[in-house]
Amino acid sequence: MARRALITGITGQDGSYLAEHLLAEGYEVWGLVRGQSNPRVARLPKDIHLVRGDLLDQGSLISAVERVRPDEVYNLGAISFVPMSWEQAELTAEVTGMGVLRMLEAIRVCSSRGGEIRFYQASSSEMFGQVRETPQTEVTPFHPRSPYGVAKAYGHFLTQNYRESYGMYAVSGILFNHESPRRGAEFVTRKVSLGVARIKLGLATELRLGNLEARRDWGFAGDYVRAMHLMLQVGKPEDYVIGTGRTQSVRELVEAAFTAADLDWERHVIADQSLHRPAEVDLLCADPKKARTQLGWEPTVPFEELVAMMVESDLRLLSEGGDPQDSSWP
Ligand code: G4F
Repeated sequence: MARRALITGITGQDGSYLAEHLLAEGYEVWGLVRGQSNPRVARLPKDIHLVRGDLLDQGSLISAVERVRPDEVYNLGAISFVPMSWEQAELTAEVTGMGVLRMLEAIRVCSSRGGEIRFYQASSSEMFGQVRETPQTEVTPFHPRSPYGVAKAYGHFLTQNYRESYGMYAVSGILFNHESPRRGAEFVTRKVSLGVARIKLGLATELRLGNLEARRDWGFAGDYVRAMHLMLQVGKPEDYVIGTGRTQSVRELVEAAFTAADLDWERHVIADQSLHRPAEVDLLCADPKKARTQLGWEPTVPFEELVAMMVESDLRLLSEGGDPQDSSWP
């Protein structure tokens, strides 16, 4: 019988790559959705099963887990855009933090009636925040700098706690920034690749950005979902840092993207102080040694190739009149 996976956040970038990966691995894939009126839900491929549920609603999660009886649950659902977490701090705590508690409880209740359900929590490098050491590993202390980072830290520790308290197979992947042509248009990599494409096609002349000096460890989302799956296949449940081990500034990202389209970034980019965050994460850089040695996981797409891939994809999308707000599923 096919193994069954339940994914929250299936309409997003990571959900789409993970679902495709699990389908290719022979899984029966289920997506937890709040309703079917969302156009993104309507566009999900037909071989994905849907079950209703909401990370804000404990009862709905118990019913969903009860109905699907998954072997594996991947909790990717979250309010994931960091600036929004200052504007909607309470909602962020409810969805991104308390949502983890509700899903763990649903799994605990349902698996007490028999059958192991393995749980993957999407933890984030934002938890490191004002970093205590570089590169960051599984044991680097957290100092989150946004309500989002704080909510993710809660979900992370809770996953650890349910593993220790109840002996559950519950793990967190501490994922560093991961990008692709399916990335939401509000995140900086996609904002830049779309901006470059618009300028190249004569649809815009300038691109306004916030802090150009922040540094991130950017990898390809398609690689990172393989790591999520691998974490649930090993004998012992443990947490893993997933990243490339390289760090670049937003300025270097901008240079690479404009160069990929044969443009001079300094003629188009405007640094806008109003786009800076109340508290910034200045530097993130992963040490993915544990994932490499224990999971055999490696990133396959270098930074420059990733940026060029995104620019090329957005040039194609805009030339064909596509909607950049709606590209998580191809
Ligand atoms: O692309 P970003 O918005 O991603 P951020 O905040 O690092 O968070 C992403 O990665 C996390 C993993 O570490 C995830 F947990 C999280 O859900 C999300 O996927 O911003 C990256 C950097 C920041 O330092 C920001 O200040 O880019 C800087 N930046 C400069 N100008 C900008 C802009 N970010 C955005 N979104 N828009 C700008 O105009």
